[in-house]
Amino acid sequence: MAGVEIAGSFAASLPDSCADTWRRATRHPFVTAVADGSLATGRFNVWIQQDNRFVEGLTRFIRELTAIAPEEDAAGLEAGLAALGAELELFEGYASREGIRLDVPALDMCASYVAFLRGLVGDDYSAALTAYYGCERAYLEAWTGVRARTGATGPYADWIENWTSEAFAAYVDWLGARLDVLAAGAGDDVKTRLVRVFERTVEFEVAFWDACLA
Ligand code: MP5
Repeated sequence: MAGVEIAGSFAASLPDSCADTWRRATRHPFVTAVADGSLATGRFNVWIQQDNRFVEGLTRFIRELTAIAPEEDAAGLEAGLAALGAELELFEGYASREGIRLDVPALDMCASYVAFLRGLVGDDYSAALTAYYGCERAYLEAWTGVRARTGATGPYADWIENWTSEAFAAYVDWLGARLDVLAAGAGDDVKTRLVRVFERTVEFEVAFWDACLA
């Protein structure tokens, strides 16, 4: 059968399709500084403030995504949405312990990333799901790298645990599996577009860490 594809996962192949950008996002100097304990608290606090804003935006995005999702994906996405409540509590707990405000304006890169995600929902489900998968998989990979270096201990233990837990890894795998189902029925032109959406998402991840270090 000419042109038959190896039965690999489309989702699993996406990081390799933009290997350099993927490495810059998941091995970013911000992430390596978290891992080796050299990150200045002020930089971490900027990330807390901005990621809190990001997760608020992501909450809206997932609600919108769920509204256009096929029936078989809706319950899984709702579970992902429910997990964000606990995450926002982590941000609030940290902010009150450290005496930092969370009611700061979103930086441009944060607002543009959220606008990009929400814009894709108006575009089509597979593109929006691809971006969501990229966003979550980038955090799984980045924080797994931190955990490999430090274990789930130290000042960042809550965040390490949040993004490396078995439940989180299983959720990211599930998103990838749903994406594989869509990709299996898609033509090459659609898949090329999804690859581009994934890379664009990972570029936003790089920009997000950059802005928190700036
Ligand atoms: C995530 C995040 C992970 N919190 N922030 C950025 C900039 N990218 C990805 O998403 P979630 O939903 O918090 O696991």
